[in-house]
Amino acid sequence: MRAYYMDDVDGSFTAPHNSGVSLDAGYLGKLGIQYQYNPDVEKVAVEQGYKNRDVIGISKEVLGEEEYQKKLDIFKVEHLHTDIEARLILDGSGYFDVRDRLQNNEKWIRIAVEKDDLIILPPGIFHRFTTDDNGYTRAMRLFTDEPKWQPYNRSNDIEKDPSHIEYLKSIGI
Ligand code: KMT
Ligand code: NI
Repeated sequence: MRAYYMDDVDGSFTAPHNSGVSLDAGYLGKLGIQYQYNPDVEKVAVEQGYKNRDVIGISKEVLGEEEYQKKLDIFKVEHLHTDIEARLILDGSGYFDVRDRLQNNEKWIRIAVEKDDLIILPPGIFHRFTTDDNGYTRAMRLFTDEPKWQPYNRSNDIEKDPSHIEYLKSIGI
């Protein structure tokens, strides 16, 4: 896992866009994001109460060109979920981008993940996802008892959602 502020340079969304300013797991923790390398999945599932899981493969080869594009078009739009988003990368790599609400300008943080990275985004955090230039991510998605992982794209209304208000409170805003 590597995390950094994104640059403002135009170009392919799947390019790294590394501004050169790195952030560590401790800083991500302040945003309510949990990170573990090569975790014991069964232990994490018990500790955090994840009762459901599935595996998603995101690549042209796995999904076909059209379905791949469709998926990326959904994931790349800024959204939140009312439940956690827990992903263990099984193979390949990709980028989770999260808003840094601790800064006034809400800069995008890009979190580059690869095999054996587990990332857990808290409910209500605005984020998005993309594969990187390798074009392949295989991930286990872990869900709590009743998965509520429908994406809600950012809008004035969704900013008032209790999950987002709660999230802001949890990070001290
Ligand atoms: C989401 O909701 O942002 C996702 O599921 C991202 C893809 S999982 C690697
Ligand atoms: Ni999401």
